Amino acid sequence: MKRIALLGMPNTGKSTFFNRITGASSRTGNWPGVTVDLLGAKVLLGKDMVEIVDLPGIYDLHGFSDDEQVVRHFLENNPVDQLLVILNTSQIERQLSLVMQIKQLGLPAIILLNMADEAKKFGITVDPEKLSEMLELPVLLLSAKYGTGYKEAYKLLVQVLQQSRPVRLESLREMLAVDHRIESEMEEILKKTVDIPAQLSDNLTSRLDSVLLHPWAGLPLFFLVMYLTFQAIFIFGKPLQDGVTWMLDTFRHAALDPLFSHSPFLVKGLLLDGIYNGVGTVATFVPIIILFFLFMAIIEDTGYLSRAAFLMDALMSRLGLDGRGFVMLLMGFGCNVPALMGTRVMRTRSLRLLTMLVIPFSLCSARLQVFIFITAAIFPAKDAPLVLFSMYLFSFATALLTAVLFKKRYQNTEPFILEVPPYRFPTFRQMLLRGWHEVHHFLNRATKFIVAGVVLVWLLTHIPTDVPPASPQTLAGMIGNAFSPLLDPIGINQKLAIALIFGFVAKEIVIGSLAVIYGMQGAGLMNLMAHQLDWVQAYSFMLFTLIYTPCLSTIATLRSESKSNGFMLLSLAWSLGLAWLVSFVFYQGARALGY
Ligand SMILES: Nc1nc2c(ncn2[C@@H]2O[C@H](COP(=O)(O)OP(=O)(O)OP(=O)(O)O)[C@@H](O)[C@H]2O)c(=O)[nH]1
Ligand SMILES: [Mg+2]
Repeated sequence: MKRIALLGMPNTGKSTFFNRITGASSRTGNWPGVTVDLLGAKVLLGKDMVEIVDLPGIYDLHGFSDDEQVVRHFLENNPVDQLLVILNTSQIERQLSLVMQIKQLGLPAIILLNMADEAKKFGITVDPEKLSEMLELPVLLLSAKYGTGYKEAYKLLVQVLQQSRPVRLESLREMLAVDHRIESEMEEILKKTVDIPAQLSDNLTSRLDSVLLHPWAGLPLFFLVMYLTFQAIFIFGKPLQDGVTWMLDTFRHAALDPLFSHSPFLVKGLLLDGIYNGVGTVATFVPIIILFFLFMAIIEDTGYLSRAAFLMDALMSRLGLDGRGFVMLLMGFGCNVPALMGTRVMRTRSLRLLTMLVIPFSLCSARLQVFIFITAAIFPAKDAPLVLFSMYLFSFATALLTAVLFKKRYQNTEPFILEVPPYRFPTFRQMLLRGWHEVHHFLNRATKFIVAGVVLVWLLTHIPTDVPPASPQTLAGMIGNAFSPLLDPIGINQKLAIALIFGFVAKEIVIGSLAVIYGMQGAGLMNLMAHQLDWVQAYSFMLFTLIYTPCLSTIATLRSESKSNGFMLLSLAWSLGLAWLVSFVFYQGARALGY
């Protein structure tokens, strides 16, 4: 099968083109370094099946960041029939160097001048025919996002592929001997084919940035935007969530209970009280999660997230991190795993490790579910926003504390040059893709972890069968007992202990298992918990859930990204220790004050 690879600098629209041609949903975002791994898809081009590979963005074929090594390793080990080199037309001055390297290597390449729509707006013109002639490679103008020029690119690709032959790079480093002629040749080409106005026209981006990147108003504005975003998620999400809860309750009472009324206890209990209640409780959060990711996608896609890096850079560098670290933390609000992988854009290992140590403290959407749930059950409605907000404060505080404590150990020497992309509003199609992506991810986890988790919790709380469910005589009770010397001092009882132990696998299991342990769901579960727990216990439980290791996937990612067991263990031990300490201080403090 023939193979096509998409190559180009970061944030030029490779994944957008990939999604268009393959119908797949590779992650896109207005931020350099979104794609961090190879993603392949097979499509029918003309009459041949072809594999198309989306690669991470690279600045240079010699580069030594992890992203660049991934690309080089791929090109050295896999024969490729055709390279599609995607450039950002507005930045052609800086991006042509990569094309020159490819040309010098004699690789079969088509050059796509992407974001032609933006270049036009900025008044930048490129002569594709002349450029093609001078490079001796086909060149086309394209707008991958809106589809202009896509048909032509597709046709050319089909045509070129017919005579293509696979090539593989033997060692790239040797072939790319330093060549001064490249520089002068490139200048010559740029002079003859590109016209850039001396003063870029006053565009929307610079007008917006004069406000949003304002020296002193910028940061407060940013936090205001984030605050309003979270408010909006709850204002829109809460009624949806209540709707789903109501539907699940009604369905159980009207259909499932009668249907299983004569089934043996084990079947009914496992299916209804175990799987249906457990998974159902988690599923009620799906609308909030989707909204959450849609809003995050808008903030990320518009390019506002890159501004956050700019605004926070000064502060972050005092903590031994840089502006990108802050963005990774915000991305971690969605899920820690992609945020950890996003650190691949960093070139110094020590900076990467420090950032990776900090990321697991960012309050991911799975933990958010637990907090929303417990807050709604235990705290009066008027205090709920404040309680949630305090969790975000603790999340930041523990992240910053970690950076300060470990910055000596992982000293950063990497200079950070930020590229702030223009503002871009996501298309409807991009938002749909993103929403679907998150649902898909959620369903994946649901089938992998949540079902298995709630079944196991149900069994543990119901064996042996001749004692009351979830009582101290059951297996779960015994496990809870074993941990009680550690968990009693932080106010966590046996039932909560089981939820915490399973939460180690994935935080989505926590509320699912609470539903199973208490044998209830929805409003009933909340009432029962409110009866059995006071707010000090509940808050201590939330603090512990926030700070201790997020989930198995995070641990696995920490291990694979750092390639170090020692580092993974350090992160584990530190977050567990800190979680216990913070909960202990809070719980004992609150009790000492008479709460
Ligand atoms: N205006 C405009 N924006 C585009 C076009 N193509 C892509 N974009 C936007 O550019 C941003 C980057 O797109 P991606 O497809 O994620 O870029 P990438 O090259 O895969 O980036 P990395 O994975 O980080 O290397 C996104 O916000 C896209 O919506 C285009 O033709 N015109
Ligand atoms: Mg990409």
